[in-house]
Amino acid sequence: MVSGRNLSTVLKGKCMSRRALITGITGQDGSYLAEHLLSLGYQVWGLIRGQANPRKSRVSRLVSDLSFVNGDLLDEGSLVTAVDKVQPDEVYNLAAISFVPMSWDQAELTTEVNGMGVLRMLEAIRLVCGLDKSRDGSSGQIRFYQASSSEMFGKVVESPQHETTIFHPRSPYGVAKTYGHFITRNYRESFDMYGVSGILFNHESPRRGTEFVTRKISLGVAQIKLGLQDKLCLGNLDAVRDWGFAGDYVRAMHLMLQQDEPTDYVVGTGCMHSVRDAVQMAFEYVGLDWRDHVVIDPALVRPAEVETLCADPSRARVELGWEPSVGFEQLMHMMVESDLQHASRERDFGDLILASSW
Ligand code: NDP
Ligand code: GDR
Repeated sequence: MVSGRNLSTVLKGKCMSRRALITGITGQDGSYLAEHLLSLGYQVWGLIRGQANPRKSRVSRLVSDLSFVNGDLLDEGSLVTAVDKVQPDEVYNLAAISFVPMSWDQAELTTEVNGMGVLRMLEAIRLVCGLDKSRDGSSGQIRFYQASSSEMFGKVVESPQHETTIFHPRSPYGVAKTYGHFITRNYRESFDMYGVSGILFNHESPRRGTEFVTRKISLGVAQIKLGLQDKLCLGNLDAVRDWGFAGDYVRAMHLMLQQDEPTDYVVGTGCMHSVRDAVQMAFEYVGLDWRDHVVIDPALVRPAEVETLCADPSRARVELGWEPSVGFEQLMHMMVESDLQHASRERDFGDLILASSW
């Protein structure tokens, strides 16, 4: 087995002057993946949608040396143009409507972006490669990563979940992701494309959107500690997830595209915690009792809940040599610490962070 340090030196040598195109560049994972690929010597392009996307300047500040290309997963022509312009070696399709509750409110849009959007990106690659070339698996082909999700397991039939566990998605989001997963596999089998899906379990960071539960908790705790609010409204405290650190998970995405044979991988820590655990850890970190501040709001309970998820990441460990480096308690503390700094700035300079109303 190559050690972590040697592996990164070997990868850096192999990756110099390679080109990557990332959709979803303005999201949590997009910024971490871009940083990682740039550190390995890649030239990195991010796909940006909208005529004046306010999140473009944020990711530019976080990650220098990024290039941008316009495009939208709803618009096939824009994807063909983007792939043709960038001529990437690797495409990472991270773009999605990623907040599960929104998928009940906008099921059709979610299906268009998270399901059909994957098909559009695969077709764009096939067209730019030349339709025949994508069939013969030649060395010049573009490698494709699809951001699949543990939400596909949904109402789990076994625990922990691995690559061949049967899917039972519980939301329009999960159903659309399942389509994206299978169409990626189908293009691999039909056209010999190098396409893989990473079935990633929840991963978080200080860059996580404030609508997701860990960040909602870390921001709420920081604001309560600084006297900016008193209550934190949450939904189902009994839900159990396998949470890891986003910075670790983007390493796995890249490793998946470096294998000789394309296949799908489950990525997670194998450890389970409840939302209640997350709340307790975050409040304890700042010396407060969560029971004095947390309020249950039934409106935040989902129409069909995914009660429990836990990864079996054995294949990723053995074949990719991938290991997570940050435990859940450390992750929650990192996020609270970061939000204490944000919230202090908010208090002192009116630098407002928008807390989520979800
Ligand atoms: P985010 O919600 O932070 O980012 C989503 C990204 O998708 C944004 O950059 C957004 O761009 C972009 N996007 C949305 N709609 C479109 C569109 N029509 N065309 C182009 N871009 C679009 O998600 P994460 O970074 O957390 O997740 C990355 C991917 O991984 C997602 O596909 C998610 O479903 C999946 N995933 C995430 C997990 C997690 O725990 N984080 C776990 C498993 C899977 P804009 O600025 O334009 O809105
Ligand atoms: P999830 O993440 O739906 O698993 O999807 P989220 O953080 O939104 O919810 C996790 C669990 O916490 C429960 N919960 C609450 N959730 C939110 N957002 N707000 C609350 O107030 C609240 N109270 C309890 C939820 O019911 C749920 O059980 C994330 C996204 O990143 C997806 O894109 C990704 O595919 C999956 O992780 C893996």
